[in-house]
Amino acid sequence: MSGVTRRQFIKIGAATAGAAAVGSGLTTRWWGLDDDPVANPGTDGDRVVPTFCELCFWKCGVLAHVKDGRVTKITGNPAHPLSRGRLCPRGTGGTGLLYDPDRLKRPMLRREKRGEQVFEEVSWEEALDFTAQRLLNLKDRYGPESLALYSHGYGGSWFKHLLKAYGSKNIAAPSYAQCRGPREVGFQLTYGSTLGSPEVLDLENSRVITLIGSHLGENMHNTQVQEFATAIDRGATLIVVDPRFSTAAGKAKYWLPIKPGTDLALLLAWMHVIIAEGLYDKDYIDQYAIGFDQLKEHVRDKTPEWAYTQTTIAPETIVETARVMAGGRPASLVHPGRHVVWYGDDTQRSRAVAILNALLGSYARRGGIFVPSQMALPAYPYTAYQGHPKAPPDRPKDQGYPLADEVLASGLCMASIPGTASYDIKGWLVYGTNLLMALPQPERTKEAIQALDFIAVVDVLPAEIVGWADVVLPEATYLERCDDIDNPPWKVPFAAVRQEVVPPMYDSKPGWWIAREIALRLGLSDYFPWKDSMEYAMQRVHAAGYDCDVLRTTGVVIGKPRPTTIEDGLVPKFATPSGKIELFSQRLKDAGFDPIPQFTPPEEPPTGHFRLLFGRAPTHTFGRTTNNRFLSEVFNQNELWLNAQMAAELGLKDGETVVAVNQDGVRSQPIRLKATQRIRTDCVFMVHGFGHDAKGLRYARNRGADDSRLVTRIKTDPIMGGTGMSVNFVRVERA
Ligand SMILES: Nc1nc2c(c(=O)[nH]1)N[C@H]1C(S)=C(S)[C@@H](COP(=O)(O)OP(=O)(O)OC[C@H]3O[C@@H](n4cnc5c(=O)[nH]c(N)nc54)[C@H](O)[C@@H]3O)O[C@H]1N2
Ligand SMILES: Nc1nc2c(c(=O)[nH]1)N[C@H]1C(S)=C(S)[C@@H](COP(=O)(O)OP(=O)(O)OC[C@H]3O[C@@H](n4cnc5c(=O)[nH]c(N)nc54)[C@H](O)[C@@H]3O)O[C@H]1N2
Ligand code: SF4
Ligand SMILES: [Mo]
Repeated sequence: MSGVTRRQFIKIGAATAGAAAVGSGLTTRWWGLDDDPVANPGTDGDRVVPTFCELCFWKCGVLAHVKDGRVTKITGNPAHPLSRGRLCPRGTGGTGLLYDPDRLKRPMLRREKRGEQVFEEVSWEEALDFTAQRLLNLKDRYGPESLALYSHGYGGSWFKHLLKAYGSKNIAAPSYAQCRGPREVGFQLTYGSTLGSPEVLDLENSRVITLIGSHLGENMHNTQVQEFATAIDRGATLIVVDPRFSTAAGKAKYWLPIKPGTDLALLLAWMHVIIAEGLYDKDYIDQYAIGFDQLKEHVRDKTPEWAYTQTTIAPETIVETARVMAGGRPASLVHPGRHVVWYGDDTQRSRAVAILNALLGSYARRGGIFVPSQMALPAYPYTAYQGHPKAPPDRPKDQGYPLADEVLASGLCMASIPGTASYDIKGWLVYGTNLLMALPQPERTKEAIQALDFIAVVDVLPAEIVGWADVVLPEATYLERCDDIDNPPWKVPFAAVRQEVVPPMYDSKPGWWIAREIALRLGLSDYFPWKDSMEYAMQRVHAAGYDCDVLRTTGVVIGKPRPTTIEDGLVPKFATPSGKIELFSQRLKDAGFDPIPQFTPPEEPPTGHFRLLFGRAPTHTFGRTTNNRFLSEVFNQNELWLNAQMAAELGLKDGETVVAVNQDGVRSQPIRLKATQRIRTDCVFMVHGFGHDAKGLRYARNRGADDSRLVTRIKTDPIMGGTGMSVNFVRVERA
């Protein structure tokens, strides 16, 4: 680490120390955002380049400060609607990725068996020729649909385009079936629209916020955390439902330590109280919703006393929180969560959250869920995709997931094991996703990889998945490249640019270049007519009538605001079959599912076992930052949270090293025990993203334990194929 970066790190450390204290609730700056919003983006460097972050998938606008050719610090762009001059601790630590000594430096070809991590560095010419030749072979032998792309992160757009040009629709990300897919389907069924990313939640204006298994505070999505903090500063009441005393629970008026897997019972009981006591928004329901009478009938017997037997939450608490929630309406938001794939009933649980929000009248309302607007940017003109690509082999109907609206990453993985799907996937292109940690059942993922004809990985670090590649294509980091314009639906329409802050280090290359070079070798040059990604991006902005120079100097252009709530004059429309909010879903009924969510009790842990839960740490994004020396100085290994009383019964002490052994006998890596009162007695918790075993991750390797290897059992959501992962049980032993 150079002197400059060391000094900068100390600054970053000051910001992240707040975040570390978050966990212990020792600071009022518990949300851990960096010090002050930057009003005047001055710099002690030579220049400041606006771009957007890629330390997670929220894409905050950042200002990268450069001195003597090195990025010295990263601050929030005050003009950018998602950062508003602030960053989360991870965003400020982006230089820890740029200057990570373990970065992939040159293209490599595999020289030993897959997974043995023995590679030889080769030229780009050789790596690209090899890749193109393999892709041509695949197409010849099995057809273009035999190639799958797994892609997560903003640079993936170039590869998605490549895949479609090649003739395959098999494009998936674990951020759907292993993350927010059930929520999107649940909201789509209810309101005719999804919540997207960034989620369209007007948290800052909420009077009552209910978090049911979304842990804002550890979950550090910048804008949400800022708005959440604002709402609390303004006196919003917070209700937190979590088996674990989370950061947010420490700020809450009500903490409901629910029995894991029983949230749907609580949600139905809240509806029961709100309807029985006439506390719902009657005018709103009359005007916008259908199915109220069926819902009323459905929840008639879902009393707080009934829910108590399932959830262990006292009936009085259920009644009181229902009243508080209704007292704040319509600015009363039941947060829909994001990582919702828990128990396999996740679409229905998300539907219940959607329905409860409807009773509170919070959709299309200030302080609730807003209806976003998006800046229209014309596509860059290129040749239309040819042919009629085959539907994905995991296509919902093949496996009975009629309501999935995206391809399932887990489905493509499964279809790579010969003979399991309507046709076999034979080649993988992996962009920015570490499938061995992101997909459940990593042993099955390895089996799938071993059966492939070809696998190429585009990454910035030698993550686990890289170790399984035939060819490794090292990408330049987000600070060294330009990508497509980001124009997500949000409170105001905007477009943000990602531009090269410093030139790519080593022999890494930007994704747009890699995708285009492959395309040229495949004879697909008509699809890639642009000179480079900046020309591509500016063409789109120019065609939309915005000033490219302003965009490049400020990082963002903002369009004309449009009403986003009924209070602003919006007339809500619902793209459901009935044109209304569907409390009762005929679509679900026709597909053979419960038209109104029903609760099924979860399985009990076997004796001596605890349910395994997992989540986030404020300073890390999954495993993608655990090798980042800057961020890891504050948090460099995960711990296994176990109730202190349980630990005492097992004769285990806080801080000692333990191993978690799951119901199938799979053992975790050694992990430090956190014996704490802050978790129920029937579950354990760990932060996801630790326990790397990739040789090249010299810092993160062998630190903490990996939850994904304990996820040997799953419960698949029958509606959309989401992977319920919180269905594993572990016992805890001294290491
Ligand atoms: N067991 C378990 N499984 C889970 C979860 C869990 O909590 N527990 N969480 C789930 C959730 S919510 C999600 S969203 C998914 C996320 O899972 P992934 O999509 O795998 O996300 P990351 O872990 O961020 O993986 C990012 C990969 O991208 C690489 N990378 C980082 N930046 C760049 C870049 O600029 N270019 C390229 N080419 N590569 C880059 C990193 O080195 C890393 O290998 O996992 C899901 N799976
Ligand atoms: N710092 C940081 N922030 C992130 C990420 C990151 O990696 N790092 N990842 C981002 C991504 S892609 C996602 S999807 C989100 C994920 O963040 P969230 O959507 O907030 O979801 P989880 O990480 O699953 O949160 C799990 C929380 O739910 C609790 N929980 C577990 N089981 C149950 C249950 O049965 N009922 C209830 N009520 N609670 C339960 C856990 O104790 C934990 O507090 O975070 C995003 N933000
Ligand atoms: S939330 Fe944090 S890590 Fe994610 S994009 Fe924003 S600053 Fe970067
Ligand atoms: Mo996620």
